[in-house]
Amino acid sequence: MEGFEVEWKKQAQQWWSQSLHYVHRIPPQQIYAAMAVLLFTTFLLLLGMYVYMYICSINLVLELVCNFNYFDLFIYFCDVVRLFKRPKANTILVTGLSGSGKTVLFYQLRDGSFHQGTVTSMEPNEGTFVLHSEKSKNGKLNPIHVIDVPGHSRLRAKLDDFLPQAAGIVFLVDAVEFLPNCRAASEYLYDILTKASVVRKKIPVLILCNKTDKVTAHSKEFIRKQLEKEIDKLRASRSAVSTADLTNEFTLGAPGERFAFSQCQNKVTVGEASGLGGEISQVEQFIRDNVKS
Ligand SMILES: Nc1nc2c(ncn2[C@@H]2O[C@H](COP(=O)(O)OP(=O)(O)O)[C@@H](O)[C@H]2O)c(=O)[nH]1
Ligand SMILES: [Mg+2]
Repeated sequence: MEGFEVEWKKQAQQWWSQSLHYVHRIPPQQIYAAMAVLLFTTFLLLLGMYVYMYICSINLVLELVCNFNYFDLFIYFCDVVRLFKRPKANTILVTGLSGSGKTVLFYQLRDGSFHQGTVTSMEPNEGTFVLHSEKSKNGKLNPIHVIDVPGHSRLRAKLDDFLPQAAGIVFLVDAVEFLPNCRAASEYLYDILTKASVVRKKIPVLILCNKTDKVTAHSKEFIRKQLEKEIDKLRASRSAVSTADLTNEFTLGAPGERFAFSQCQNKVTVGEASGLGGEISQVEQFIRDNVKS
């Protein structure tokens, strides 16, 4: 065994001296070149391994994202953007029965004058403008988006399209021809006040008693009381007809108590105006109070 070991050592020394001898015969430039080639190939090998691992990790991430569903990702992204860039609500809806004076009021707000011959408007009148009364003011003026929503019963569904963007609703009542229209106005107002979007978003409502330039106009207190009385009756009759009334999404007021606008979750106020006479300060104040500047 020992003899075999000695033999091996001898052989190894021989190989070592032979290789040294061989190396000494090689010109040093060739050795440097060989070392450079060796280093370069090692570098290439390491680089290849790194790129491979990088591609693998990208694949893994992509797979995760694919399973996550691109559509969901897009929706989340949009939600985040919307959260940070929520448009300011500057829309005021002007509505009420036909003939209550919506279109005249619209032009008064915009131009400071009324336009005749617009009585038969069937399409919503819409505009974004700085209130005429504020045009002469200095400083930054915020335009208001005003929509005059026709009061015809078959066009009332349009109101639903505009409610999501509404900062406030102006509900016009003809203070002169109030009594013959009291029931119809109350029904329309009841529908507005029980809408889920109005209640949940607490959209403020201004009941504007219009045409106060006429001596025969009823007072706003009288109109408020009559509307409350009529809505009280409607509440009783409608809840008796059906408990699953689809058109009225919320019930109004406190059960067992007479209805009053003060019971509404959203702010309901009563004001006066004369669109034709240009006396519209209360509605302008309502707009200013509810459209963020
Ligand atoms: N006396 C008086 N008449 C008004 C007033 N506002 C509107 N009117 C008249 O009421 C009618 C209906 O007005 P309009 O604005 O077309 O009502 P809309 O159907 O609600 O758009 C028109 O003849 C107007 O001249 C007002 O403040 N005073
Ligand atoms: Mg009109």
